[in-house]
Amino acid sequence: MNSHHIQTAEATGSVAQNIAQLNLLAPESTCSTDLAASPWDTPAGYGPGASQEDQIPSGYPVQSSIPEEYLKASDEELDARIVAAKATLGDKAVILGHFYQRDEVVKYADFVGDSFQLANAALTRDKAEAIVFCGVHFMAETADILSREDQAVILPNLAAGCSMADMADGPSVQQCWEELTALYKDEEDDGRMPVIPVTYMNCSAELKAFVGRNGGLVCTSSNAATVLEWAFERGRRVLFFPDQHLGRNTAKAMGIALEQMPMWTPRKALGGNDEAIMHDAKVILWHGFCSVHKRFNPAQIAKARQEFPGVRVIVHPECPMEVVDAADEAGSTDYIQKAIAGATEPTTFAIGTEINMVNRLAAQYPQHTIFCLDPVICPCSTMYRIHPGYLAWVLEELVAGRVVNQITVPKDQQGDAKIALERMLAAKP
Ligand code: CIZ
Repeated sequence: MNSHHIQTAEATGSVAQNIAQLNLLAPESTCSTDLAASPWDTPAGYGPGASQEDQIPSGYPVQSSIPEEYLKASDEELDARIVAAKATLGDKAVILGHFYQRDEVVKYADFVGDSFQLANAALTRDKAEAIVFCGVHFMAETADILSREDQAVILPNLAAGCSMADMADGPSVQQCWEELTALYKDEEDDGRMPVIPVTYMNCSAELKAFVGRNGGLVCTSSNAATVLEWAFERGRRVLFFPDQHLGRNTAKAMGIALEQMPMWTPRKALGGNDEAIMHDAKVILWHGFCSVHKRFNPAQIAKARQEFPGVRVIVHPECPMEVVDAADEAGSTDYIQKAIAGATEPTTFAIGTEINMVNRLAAQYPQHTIFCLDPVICPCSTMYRIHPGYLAWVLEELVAGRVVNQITVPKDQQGDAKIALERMLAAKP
């Protein structure tokens, strides 16, 4: 199988090795005791997310235990088995590795990138009958929506969820929508919708379908401003979910006042706001966040500036507003990767995003000094659940002619979700 990468990951090494190599901001500890435990000790249920405080939603997929041989196999044995299975499958399978995935898994990926790039990259492999997505649940769903009907999308460990995506569930969003529809029904008709729903890519297929059905669209962290502009041409307001920070940072950069961005707290009447505030609202922000990006704070930036004068600070827009304000730049994983790749002079970069990606970039670009703003090692712990043992299992099952852990978006959600994704593509400048 030809190896083609959106971003190559030739220079890899474990997080611990790279941290030790860097020895810049000494890591204090890990953010989750899950990370020190054997991968097999993770509770079988989906989630929790990147923080131990995250709740495991009920009714989510459950990973059944896998044969003991995978649990007992050494790293070398798993490596040999994955390489052999991949070679046997050839063009019939494509392996996708998210930027935030651990190196021990990314090294087998045919493509490395963000969730939307990966779903599209898989489409370039016509002969692929199986798309093995080493990411999290919503990413596999997106790949299923965009792929052909005869292709199976596989998530190697069903416990790999996204706690931010889970913060907006179908019934709570529907309830919010009904309250907003009732509240705005008497407003004067100016030809625009009273409110347009916009969802971040990090959400369930059910919610992508919801926005598609209700005149809205999806955004990524790369195109959120373009998507909001599209929405404001057609609506007086936006309901933005699930990530409050991406919504706030984007709207603020567009000049929208913070007072016109009320927070919607699910299961509270009018999301915890009064009617006057909701009538004046421009962007209604859902009370969701990423547990990894929420850890960054302005003090870390001040410390980096003090220790490394001239440091270039780039953070992800899922970080809180104070962090984005204190940084030099904010942008998606793709933006961060391109900013570093494009730097012509040796530069010190302090990055505010997930640690696997930061350490991979540090290893790939040794001419620069690159470190994570957070001294505590905090990977996306749900993504981390895709241990090589699970990858070996799903690949060997494919070799044996069996598809396990297939992610299938229900037919009644496929069409509307695709409309929401197509609107996003059409909104692109
Ligand atoms: O869309 C993605 O893959 C995520 C989670 C973030 C980003 O900035 O690419």
